[in-house]
Amino acid sequence: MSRCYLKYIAVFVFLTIWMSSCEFFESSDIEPAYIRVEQVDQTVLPGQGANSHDIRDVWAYSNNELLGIFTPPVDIPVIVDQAETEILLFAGIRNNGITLNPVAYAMLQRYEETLALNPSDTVVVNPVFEYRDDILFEYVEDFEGIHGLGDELDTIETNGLEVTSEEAFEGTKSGKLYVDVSSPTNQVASTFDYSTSILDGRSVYIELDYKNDALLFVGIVALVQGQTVKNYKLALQPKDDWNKIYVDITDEVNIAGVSDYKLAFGIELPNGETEATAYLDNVKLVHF
Ligand SMILES: [Ca+2]
Ligand SMILES: [Ca+2]
Repeated sequence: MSRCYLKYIAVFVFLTIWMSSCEFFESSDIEPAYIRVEQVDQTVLPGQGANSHDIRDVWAYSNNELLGIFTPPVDIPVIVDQAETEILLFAGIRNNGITLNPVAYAMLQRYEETLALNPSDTVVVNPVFEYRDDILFEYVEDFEGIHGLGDELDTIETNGLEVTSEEAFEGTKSGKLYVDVSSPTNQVASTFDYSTSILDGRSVYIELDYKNDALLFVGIVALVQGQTVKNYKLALQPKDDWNKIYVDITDEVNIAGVSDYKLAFGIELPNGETEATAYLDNVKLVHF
């Protein structure tokens, strides 16, 4: 079955669950209880980078049954058929920033609460998500000191990624990729490379806060039998304000033959422009 076809099925299932979760109780005489999720938040520990997230919705389960995918603020109806109701909430993000690609983010711990619910109760649950205990933060970059994106990926040695105080998502500095007419491309990779041998096919993400006035390319450089292969996963559209993105590089790093990989970022001067800039901050490379 083609991946494109699978994607359509995934979207259809998402819409079906979403619509049925909205409509089921309207035609039912059963009196549900309600879990009121007003907002979601995230907390981080030292070494996990800045506390930036773009959690859009919650994937809600009651006693291990999927209730649906809900966008706060929302009242989630729950059938009460046991003395205790175990509520599980997973943090929902947009994979690669794509609206029709909602996923429960695998790097964040699910939120659990066991409640003694009665029909018609409304109980407020505002989950604060944290990273799973077994997440490995391979790279966390705040650009406040010496940065780790020092490898050249283009042929222009006079440019690269510089630390700047012009903009910052957190702290006082960010990483800047600048291009102009004399230097129309600026592409860099991480100084370190990361081994795929410990992944075993598991999910790998780049988290990133960025702000740009030209396409910002994000991806990897794969090391395949001694050769380097540049593989940009996404071209991020310009953003006037800082934006958070979750870049899923699972498929790119788990291709057979890829022994190691580096993170890659780049911008190109758009046609008709004289300069362009992309700012990066709070870069994380995470997997479990
Ligand atoms: Ca910073
Ligand atoms: Ca360069």
